[in-house]
Amino acid sequence: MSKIKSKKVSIVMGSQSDFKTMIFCQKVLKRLDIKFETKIISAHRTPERMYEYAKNATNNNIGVIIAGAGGSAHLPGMISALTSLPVLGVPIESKKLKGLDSLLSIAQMPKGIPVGTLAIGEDGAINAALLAASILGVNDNKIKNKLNQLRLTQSKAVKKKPK
Ligand code: RP5
Repeated sequence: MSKIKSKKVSIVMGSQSDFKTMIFCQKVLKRLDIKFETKIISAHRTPERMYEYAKNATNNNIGVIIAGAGGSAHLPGMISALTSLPVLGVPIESKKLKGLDSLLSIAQMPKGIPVGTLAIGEDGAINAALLAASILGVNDNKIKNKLNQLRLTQSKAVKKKPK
């Protein structure tokens, strides 16, 4: 009997400059022992790369896509338009508007093509990875257990009284 291959998370970002934020996705996924890949794909600078990537995402055994982008951040929405896989958007903290531009661009998708939008910057990158784990955990008990363990460790780390 063939073993069902577990799905991976695909982390994509519009620029090398986004990696200092998106690296936090990798850190969480490593901790949870979840397979991932990481790529630079720009909706406006490499539109053909984006198209190829999104059209082949399902066949490439991807279960969830995390897309980070800054400024007029159309990458998550464009990818979501090309695949029905879940797409989570991480608004990168831009220099000029501190990520408010990225947040609104990603969150304000018109109806019909959804992007699950996380917080700006590092918090968003971490939560995107945790949410990707929750999604994959629906059909994967190993991931679900790891995620529950991480939450337990997090709860235990909260002291009852301040020092
Ligand atoms: C976006 O433009 C990227 O996602 C990045 O956040 C922003 C700036 O890119 P660089 O000028 O640093 O390459 O496409």
